Formats: sequence, structure tokens, C-alpha cells
Amino acid sequence: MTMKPEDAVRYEVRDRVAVLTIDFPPVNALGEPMRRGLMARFDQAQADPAADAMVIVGANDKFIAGADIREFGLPKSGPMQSEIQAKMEKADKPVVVAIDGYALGGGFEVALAAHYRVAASRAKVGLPEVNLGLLPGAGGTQRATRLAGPAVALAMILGGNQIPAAKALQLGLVDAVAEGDVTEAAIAFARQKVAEGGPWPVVIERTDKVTGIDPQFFADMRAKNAAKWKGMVAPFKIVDCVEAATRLEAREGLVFEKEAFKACNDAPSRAAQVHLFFAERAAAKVEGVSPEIKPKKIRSVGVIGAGTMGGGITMCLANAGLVVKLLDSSQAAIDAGLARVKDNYQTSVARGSTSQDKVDAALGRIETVLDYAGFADVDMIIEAVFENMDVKHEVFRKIDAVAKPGAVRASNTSALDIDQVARATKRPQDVIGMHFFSPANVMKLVEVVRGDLASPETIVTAMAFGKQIGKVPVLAGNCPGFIGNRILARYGAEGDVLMLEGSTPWQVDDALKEFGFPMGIYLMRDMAGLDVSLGVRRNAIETGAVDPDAPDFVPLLERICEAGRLGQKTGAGFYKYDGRKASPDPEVAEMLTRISAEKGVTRREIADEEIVWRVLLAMVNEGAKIVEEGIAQRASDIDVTYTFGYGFPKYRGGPMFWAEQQGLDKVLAKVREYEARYGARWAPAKLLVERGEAGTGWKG
Ligand code: 3H9
Repeated sequence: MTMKPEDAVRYEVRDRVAVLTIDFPPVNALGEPMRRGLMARFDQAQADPAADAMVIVGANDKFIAGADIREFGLPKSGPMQSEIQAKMEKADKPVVVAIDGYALGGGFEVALAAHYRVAASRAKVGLPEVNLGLLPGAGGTQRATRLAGPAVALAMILGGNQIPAAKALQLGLVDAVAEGDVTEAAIAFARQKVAEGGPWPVVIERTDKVTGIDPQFFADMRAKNAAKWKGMVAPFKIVDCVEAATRLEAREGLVFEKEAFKACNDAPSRAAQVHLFFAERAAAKVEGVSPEIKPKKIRSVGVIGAGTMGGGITMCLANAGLVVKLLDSSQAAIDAGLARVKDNYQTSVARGSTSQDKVDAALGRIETVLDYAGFADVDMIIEAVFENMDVKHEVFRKIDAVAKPGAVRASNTSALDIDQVARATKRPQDVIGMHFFSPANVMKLVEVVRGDLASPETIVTAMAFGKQIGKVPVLAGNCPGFIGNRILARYGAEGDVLMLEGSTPWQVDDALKEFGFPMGIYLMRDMAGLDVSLGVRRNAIETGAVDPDAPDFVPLLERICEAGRLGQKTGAGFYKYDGRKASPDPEVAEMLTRISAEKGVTRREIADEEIVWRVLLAMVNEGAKIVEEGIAQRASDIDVTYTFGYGFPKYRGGPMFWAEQQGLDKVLAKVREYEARYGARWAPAKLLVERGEAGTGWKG
């Protein structure tokens, strides 16, 4: 729906102050009608003899969320944001912004062009463009640096996080923080400035914070982060822009920033990260459920199992302000679990990522219980006990005996059939899978696994709950491995075949690292413990999912475990270890040579490019099957799963997006080529055949 500019920004005069109210749902983004409205209302205020000052405010308790992301890549029309800002700076009446909720990206850039910034105490400000593969392109890098100095500006722009009002005041990013109605406060502030008289301060004209800066500061910043930022454009350009603010004259700095913004905007990473922004929001939506069905309110949660996973989940819930009751079978287990939780918190405090006050408050919300009776009043129960169906059944029977009707019963299983769990309970409609990733207090992804028996209300509750606790929930159907681990099993097996043909764990890992993964397949397995991988493999053999007699079965994992190498914790696995430092091991290379000989495979030189393509296409083809079977609601959910849970580089947008960028026709041709060479495991997904032949994207 398009909106008329005069509706997008309303105008009134209060106490001889023109109040311009931006009302452009959902988030007051700087879309074309809003920019037109803002420009028109600004001119009106300038010309209005009844107004001595102006206040710009956002409706619905928020200022501006930034540029309208939906407009990216489309031709621009209407006034540019920078034109509006230039006018604001030149205004002969003081311009005050009143920030409630948030002022983000372009929204905070508008605020930086005002003469004064008044923020509500609950408001947050930030320049999060980096999360979209961009940099603040409407003067943000130049003005933030001039206002608060390069160190503050860089931390803010590279971090992309939201800064609470009190902290923003401390850093000099806002001029005043108000309790109560921020519009009223801003009007009073404006009237006071009128009484004091001009000239009004213009941020871009300031030089006090940008003189005498040692250029080494920027060189160090680049060097320190070179590995972390590999493959990305925006972070390097951000450093360039902030540096430019310290050495160029204001207008030149703005031109420099404009060019840097364009470079980011034109880079493939921008499209990938914008795709992920919308994909994350789409993932939270449940198809086919009537909007009448609302999520239940969850205020208190019981967690069963004080192990690593249960402890991580407990931290995450307590951090989100929920009351948590943590249960285990013995006081000793509870004590050990709680000690681990406290330890993790202390590490975070020491690192400066949280404060002692926040930790104390979170710990105050955690209660420990030894008896299931303690769960009688909680709204949700999450079990994180041993992965065994009999154990789960016993736990759910105990839950049944005490839980209030309608309390959601969630299992953190990463592998078991959730309907089989649900069938053992009296209320299967309340049972759902919530697969957290380790460490659960850090990793953003939660797979919400819906069995056939879960009610729509339980499903929407689990999804909303995921968001409530700050996670990125993705809805998955009930199949072995759900979305993430099912794909992992497939590309992990392809990695094994690559080793059978001539590669090594370190070559596969290095190729994937070069592509942008923080860690390859084998290092990851070594970290998790190879006894875990072996357990999963034995289970797959037992259920018939893996055939140990198949020509492409690679028994390296078995051989490695037989040799007592269980990964990092035993000092050897796919790699050998010196502490945490992994290095290639000739012993493993020999094992591989023997396995290839036993299987009658002549080892060959394998190029890194082949490794990347085979691993990625194995992901993509399995992903397409998962979508076609309805296990994932949409292709972009797989991108969200992989970027938030499995380290797929965000600047590449996820495996399905990557495939679209290559062209699904080319992807299909390659999969068919592999099918001709290797047979059934490379049979293309029907969805890939359809879309590849039609030459479209995943949506058709
Ligand atoms: C920028 O500013 C560039 C400039 O520097 C340079 C210009 C030259 N545009 O997240 P939610 C939609 S780059 C359009 O669920 P919340 C969103 O898709 C921008 N739409 O709500 C969703 O739609 P739907 C820098 C947007 O309350 C709905 O709003 N700014 C935008 O959990 C609700 O969103 C950012 O990167 C937008 N900018 O969180 C801020 N933002 O209902 C990005 C949101 O159809 N936004 N939508 O699914 C956010 O971080 C969060 O959305 C926010 C609200 C914190 C604002």
C-alpha cells in the first residue's frame, strides 16, 4: 500500500514549536513517501511564522529504523535523505529530534543532522548497516566520528549494535535523556534553545574530536581483523570512512563515504545479507495456521537436565527475564550444573559482554528443584536429558503427572522422532521439539520441530517463544536430522568420499575455510568428540540410513575411533593436537591410503574448487529435497538454519541463496554430472529439476 506523503509525516504547532510526526508503519523507515513527507513538512516548518523551532518525532513509540530496505536495488525517486539532512543543518530555527524506541541506521543519521538529540530513557540508537553488508551512507560515518571520536564511532559502526540511551549520552551521541514523554521533553528543550539564541551546533562542522589522530590506530584495526573480515567488503570500508573523517574536510569526507557506500551496495555480500534479513523474518512465520490462533504467554519454564545443554538453555531463558526451574536427579548434578552456569557468566563479565548486575539478576531468576512436583505451575517444560527414547519416555511420563494442562512440553532432542516421544504422553498436542545448538546461551538458531501430533497453538507458541528468548526460530518437520543435521549428514558423507578419492581432512577443511566457514567438517567433529559422531553413525547403520557395505562408505571414522582417537579431548582425532592447536597427521593420511586401496580406489589430486562445489551442492540438493518434502517451509529457512546454526558465511547468504546466485540451471547441470559419475546419492531433488529447468529461483 502506498501512503500519501502528508500522511506519512504529520504537522502541528505546540508552544510555538513545529512538531513533525513521522508515521510510516511498520518501523518509520525512510521510504519514498516518508522522505517526501519529511521534506515537505520541514519546508512548512521553516516557513511557518508561528514556529520558532522544530521537533522531529516518530509515531508509535519509535523514531526511524533506517533506510527502507525494501527499496534496495530499485531506482530511487523523491528527495534523497542527504538533501533533507543538508537542509536540517542549515535551518535558521533549532531542529531537535525526539528519539523514542530506536533510531537506527539512516534513522540515527537523520538525528545526527539535527542540531540537538533528545532520547527517551528506554530508547536505543545504532548504526547497524554492517549487518546488511553496508555502511552508514548518509553521513553516519562522518558525523558519528566528528561527534564522538573515531574509537567510539568505529566500535558503534563495526559492532552494529543498539546502544541504550544512557550509554549514548555518556558517549556524547545524544544531548539529553528524558524520562516520560520524550516529545514534551524535546519541545521544552527546543524552547530553551530558542531562549538562549543561536547559532545552533552542526555536527559535521565539528573538528575537535577528529584532530591529531594517529593513523596507526586504523592500520592496527585493519591488521587485527584481517582474518575475521576475510571475504567481506563493508568492515574494511567502514574503517576507511572513519579514517577519512579524521583527515578530510567535511564535504570531502561525505563524498568519500558516498563512494564507499556504493562499493558495499554493489558487492554481492549486500544482496546476500539483505536476503538474510528478510529470510530471518520470514522464518518466524508459520504457514497455514489461522491468525486467530495466538501463542500462549510463557513466563516461567522448567528445564530438565543440568548438563551442558540444559545449563546453556537455562542461561538463555534467565537472560531473557524468564523464571527458570532447573531440575536434575541429584543435588550433586545440580551443583555441578549451576557451577558451570556461574563460570560461564563470570567469563562473560570478565570479557565485558555483560555486567555483574545483569548476571546477578539472571541468577536470581534461576531456582533449582529435585522433584518434578516443582513444575506444577510452569508454563513450559524443556527437557535436555540423554538422547535415548526410553529415557525420554520416562521423563515425559513424569512431566505428564505434574504439568498443568496446556503447559508446553518441549524436547531438546537433536535426533529422535518427536511423534514417538509425544505418543507416550497424555497430551501429545502439547509436545514439540526445540532443538537448541551448543553452546545454547550463545548460538542463535533453534529448530522448532513439529510432529504430526502437535497442535497449531503449540507450534505458534514455540515459535513465538523462540523469538521471545532472543533466538532465531526455524520450523522443521519431523524427520531424521530435521533440517540442519540431515543436511550435515549428507555433506559430511560427501566430504568422506572426497577423502576416499584422494583428499584429506585438512584439505577439505581448508577449502571450506577459504570459502568462508569458520571451521571445516573434520575440525568440528574433533571438537564435538568422535564418540558422538560414531554414535550417530551406528544409529544410522542400525536404521538402514547408511549401508556399511556400500562402495562409497568410508570407514575412516571407525578406524580413527578404534585407534583411541576421540577428537580434541584425547589429543588426536582427524587431526593431532598440541593443546587446542590442530595439525595434519600423517597417520590419518596413511589410514586413508589403506582405505582407498581396500576399496580399489586410485587416489587422485582433488582441486579445492571441486571440494567446495561437491560439499555445497550436496547441501543444496538435500536442502531442495527438504523443501519439496515440506520439512522446511521455504528455501530461505535453510539459509537461516545454516547461517545461524552451522557457520555458513552470512556474507554469502546461505547455501540456497548461493545456489540461486550461481543459477539453478547451472547447479542442476552439475548435480546431473555428479549423478552420472556417482549414481543414486546424487539424484537431483524434484524441486531442483523443476526450478533448474525453468531457469527460475527457488520460489519459481
Ligand atoms: C540504512 O539505513 C542505510 C543508510 O545508512 C544509508 C542510506 C543512503 N526497512 O524486525 P521486525 C520490517 S540500512 C523496511 O520483525 P522488531 C520487517 O521486514 C538500514 N522494512 O520487528 C518486518 O516486516 P514484516 C539500517 C523494515 O520490532 C517489520 O518491519 N537499519 C525495516 O523485532 C517488523 O520488523 C536496520 O538495519 C527497514 N529498515 O524489530 C534496522 N526494518 O512484518 C533493521 C524492519 O513484513 N530493522 N522492517 O515481516 C531492525 O533491526 C528491526 O526490524 C527493528 C524492529 C529493531 C527496527
